[in-house]
Amino acid sequence: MPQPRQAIRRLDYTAPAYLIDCVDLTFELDDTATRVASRLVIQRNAETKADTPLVLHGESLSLASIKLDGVPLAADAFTHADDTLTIPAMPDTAILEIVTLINPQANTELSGLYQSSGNFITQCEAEGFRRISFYLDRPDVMAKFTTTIIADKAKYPVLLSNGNRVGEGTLDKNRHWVKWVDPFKKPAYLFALVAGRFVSLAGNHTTRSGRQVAIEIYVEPGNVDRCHHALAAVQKAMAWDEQRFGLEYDLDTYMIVATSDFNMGAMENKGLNVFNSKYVLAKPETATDADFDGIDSVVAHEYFHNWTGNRVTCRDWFQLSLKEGLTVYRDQEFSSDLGSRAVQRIQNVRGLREYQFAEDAGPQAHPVRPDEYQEINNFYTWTVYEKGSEVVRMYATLLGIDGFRRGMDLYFKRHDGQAVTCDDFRTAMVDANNADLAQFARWYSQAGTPVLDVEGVYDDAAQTYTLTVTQSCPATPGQDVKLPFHIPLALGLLDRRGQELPLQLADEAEAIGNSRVFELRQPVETFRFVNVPCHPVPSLLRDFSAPVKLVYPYSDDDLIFLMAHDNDAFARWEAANQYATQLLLARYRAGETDTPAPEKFVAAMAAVLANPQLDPALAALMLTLPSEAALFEALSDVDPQKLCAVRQGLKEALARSLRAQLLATYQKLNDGAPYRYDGAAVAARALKNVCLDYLGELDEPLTAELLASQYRHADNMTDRLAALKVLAQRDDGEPFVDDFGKVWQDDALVMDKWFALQASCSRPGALSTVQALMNHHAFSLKNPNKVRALIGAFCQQNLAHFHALDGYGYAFAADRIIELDKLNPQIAARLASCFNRWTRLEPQRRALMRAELERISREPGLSGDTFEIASKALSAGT
Ligand code: B3K
Ligand code: ZN
Repeated sequence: MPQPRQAIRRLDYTAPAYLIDCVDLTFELDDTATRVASRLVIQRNAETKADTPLVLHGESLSLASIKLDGVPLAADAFTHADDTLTIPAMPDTAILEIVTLINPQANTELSGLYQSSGNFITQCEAEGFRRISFYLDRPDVMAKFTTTIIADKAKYPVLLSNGNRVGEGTLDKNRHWVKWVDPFKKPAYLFALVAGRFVSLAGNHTTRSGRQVAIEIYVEPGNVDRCHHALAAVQKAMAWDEQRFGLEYDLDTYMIVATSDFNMGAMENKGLNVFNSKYVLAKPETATDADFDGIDSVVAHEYFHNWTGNRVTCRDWFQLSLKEGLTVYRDQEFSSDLGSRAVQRIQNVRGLREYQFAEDAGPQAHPVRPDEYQEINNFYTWTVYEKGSEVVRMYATLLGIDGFRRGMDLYFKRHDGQAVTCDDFRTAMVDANNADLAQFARWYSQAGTPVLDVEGVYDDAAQTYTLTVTQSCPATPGQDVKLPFHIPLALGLLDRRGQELPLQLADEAEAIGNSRVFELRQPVETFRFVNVPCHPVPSLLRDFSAPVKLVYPYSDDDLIFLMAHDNDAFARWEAANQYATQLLLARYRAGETDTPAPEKFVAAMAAVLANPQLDPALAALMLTLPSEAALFEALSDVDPQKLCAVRQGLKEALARSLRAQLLATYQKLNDGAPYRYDGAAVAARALKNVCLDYLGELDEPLTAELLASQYRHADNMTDRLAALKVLAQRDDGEPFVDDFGKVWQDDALVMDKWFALQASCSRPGALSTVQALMNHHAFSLKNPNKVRALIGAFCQQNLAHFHALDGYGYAFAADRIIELDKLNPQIAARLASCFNRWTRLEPQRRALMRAELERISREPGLSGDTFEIASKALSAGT
């Protein structure tokens, strides 16, 4: 029976006993026996008492030699056990020289130094550096790194590390060397080394202060034509950060390397970012509009980390959101400034609700700044990233955009070059603005999604409108009682013609604006508006001003009204979304799968299609029904198959009722114009393909023709894949799916789309298809992108088949988790989260899921990563 790992607790933090000033590394690269020589200049931390032992981290390393101040250490002068190397008699200052041997080829965890397509790649965040060399592998130990790489010249012509290239030369046996010096102090998690056969696309950027920065994107030969979008994204991100936050890049070269074997999206190593190829490689024939968008935001995100993460880093891993929440906020703002702010916000809120709210309501719920963890890699979560970014956004909402900037400026002024905490960030915001954010700190310490219950009462005689807002927050694991949050609530009041009413509180001399942010601090807050000439419709939580669930008893008519009239674009989408959610939940409860769509709803959707003023991208979002995952969260004792049938039933009913309008819109937008990637063209394609998706529900020759024609004649992947996704769900779709698989069989990223599309297909036989595809030559269990595309899509997106009542979907997931755990525990643990919501299911499936979770957690030799997720999931049932 696996045992839980010892939990690490935030409050146990102590400063490092020793500090490392400089690290000099020499790598002699070899597939199975890479030699790493490290020379550490160490000094005792002044806060530590003399004669404290030095304890270095080290995992899966074989120690070849160790010298202290030039003298080999006797065997009894150190101990090497349990992933540590301890020197009991450590001088106050010393030079420690250690040689280790590592086996990159055997590294299937993809953490530390590993091989991908014959190249060498590193990944050190969070604790991968200890798999390269013995070190004080914690973010508050910051050192200057020098790295020399020695390797075979023919096999590894390109040798990269952090900072500036200061020397190179040739050696015997066809080898060569390159030396890199990084002038900035950094924690080991930002170390990177890349070696291999790469070609590069180069560009440049002139900073606002006139410095030249060379930008280099390294990819495998044959892929340079897919790097242009990523290069442009770097240039846009550099310019944006200068303009918005006054932050410039600080090295002469900024390098990105793309690799196809990567545990996550990308990594912000100083000066040498390593990216999953999914977030670098794109051209219109192979990548969708969503892929291009994804590249913009991930490139920007990693680039922005250079300041928020690298120049100012985290004191310990509990502070992860300090860099991640802030950097997500920055990349979201970048995307909003470059594209449509409303569309960006809607997409972010949709993700937050589907995944973060679910996480916050389930067994893995944790605060934005967690209090304990067993495995830090399990805490790169929706809560730390996306809720963390909402917390940062709330500072900007409360302090205003200028106040936020003042806070950021002070944060960098105070903490550049330091490893700090979330409290330091909040204090900078407070001090720069003279603000009171003491209560706001609870956003970091309390888990769970707050609920705002809002009641509105209109007094005709007094012409007043009173809003009463009651906040609460459900208990989460380990936190039974919650204290009230400090919440910004943006709102407006609309009259019956859709005009915004001036907002004047009872104690104000005059009205101040039409849309305002009010601050909630007490469990119950009342706002009495005066001079309100008619019973208004409140437009609440505009722009999603806080990550909360808002409950207000809107009638269907109120929602239809807001959909049409609210001049906050987010609120219009929200009204449509809420209307559809209420309708779907009612149909689920009544078991309605094939009744016609209510006339009012059809009319409201028709109005969206007919509105020429509406941004087509917004229309596309308003027409899209809430996802099954979002609906799931609003229910208990869920029967997922019934849920899928109800959603599918409403979609078909809408398609029948709106056939003429959908067809007209489709035909208008399907104008045969050549592909262009710009805001207007992307928006038009989004709406066109939503129409096609609905039309695909109709079993008639015309739709079959439209689909076949779009699939065959599209000059871009967005349109081709959109048609294929619809075809894959139809009786006539198989030849198209086969065709796509053959045409793109040698393109790894496109094949990921093909795997995912079949894995998430709701037609009968999805599980057997997935099982058969595991033997496809393009599939590999060792490649995280493939695992996510095929197995992840099945377990996380195919509700109907994953939750099949025979339990085969669950058993399949558990088998794969156990199998993957032996190869790559991080990926296995992530997949295991598909069992998180088991207590929300109806009893029969609940029992089946529980049995599989128990089977996983009993597996001998299970990793701490997977054990932590599985055991927490199980504890939800006790
Ligand atoms: N900082 C990395 C994530 C590292 C994950 C380690 N398990 C990517 C990012 O957030 O930018
Ligand atoms: Zn990040």
